[in-house]
Amino acid sequence: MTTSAAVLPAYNEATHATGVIEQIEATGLVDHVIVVDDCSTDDTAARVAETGAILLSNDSTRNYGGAIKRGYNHALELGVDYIYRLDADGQHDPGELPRFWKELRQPDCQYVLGDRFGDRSVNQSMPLDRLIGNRVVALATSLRVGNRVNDPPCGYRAMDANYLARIPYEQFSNDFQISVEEILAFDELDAGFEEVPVSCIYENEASTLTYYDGVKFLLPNLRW
Ligand SMILES: Nc1nc2c(ncn2[C@@H]2O[C@H](COP(=O)(O)OP(=O)(O)OP(=O)(O)O)[C@@H](O)[C@H]2O)c(=O)[nH]1
Ligand SMILES: [Mg+2]
Repeated sequence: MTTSAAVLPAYNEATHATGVIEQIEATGLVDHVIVVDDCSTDDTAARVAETGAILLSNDSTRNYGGAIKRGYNHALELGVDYIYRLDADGQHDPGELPRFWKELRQPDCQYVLGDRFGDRSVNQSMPLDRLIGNRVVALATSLRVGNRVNDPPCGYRAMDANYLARIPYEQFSNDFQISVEEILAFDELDAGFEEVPVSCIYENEASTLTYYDGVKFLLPNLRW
C-alpha cells in the first residue's frame, strides 16, 4: 500500500485554507495534508488547527520556497511514496488530484506538473502581464531541459518521494524560483515527466507574487 502527502505553503489564507484541506481529504488520495504557515497575521493557523491537517508554523518567515522545503522534509520523515504540492489560496482545484495520480502511478513517471495553459479558459482569466511572463519562463525552461515544459511556475504538481529524497532541495531558493529549480533537478535525474491540464481559479485572492519574482523565475535556467 503506497502512502502520500500534500504540501501546502500558506501565508494569510484563513479564508481559503480549510476549504482546500477538506477538498483534498475528500479525494481519498492523500494520507497526510501538511500546511506550512509562515507567520500569517490572520487566523490561518487557528483555522488549519481545527482541521485534520498537520500544521507546521514557522517562527520566522521562510517565504514560499522555504515553506515548501519544510513541508518536503516533514513528508519524507513520514516516509510517504508520493508528494503532491498545491497552493492554499483556493486557486488550485483539489478535485483535479486524480489527474496527477493517474500519471504518477505509471512506472515510468516520477514527476507531474500542472499546466494552466492546457485549459483555454485560463488564458482569459490570467492577467496579461502574468500570461506573458509565464510564456517567457516556459520558453526558457523548455530550451534548458530540451523538452517542452508548458507552465514551469505552476504551483500544482506531484512527485515520486524517492526521487525528491535524491535531490539536495534544501539548496533551492526560498522564494518562487523553487518551482523552476525543482523541474531542472528532476530533469537531471532523468525523471519521467508528465503534464496535466489544471484550471486556475482567479477570484479576489491577494497575490504575493511581484514582477521581480517573475524575472527571478528565469534565473535557474541561466545557471549552468
Ligand atoms: N508559507 C508561505 N506561503 C506563501 C508565501 N507567499 C505565498 N505563499 C503561499 O503560496 C501560495 C501561492 O502564493 P500566491 O501569492 O498566491 O502566488 P501565485 O499563486 O503564484 O500568484 P497569483 O496567481 O497572483 O495568486 C499561496 O497559498 C500563498 O499563501 C510565503 O512567504 N510563505
Ligand atoms: Mg495564488
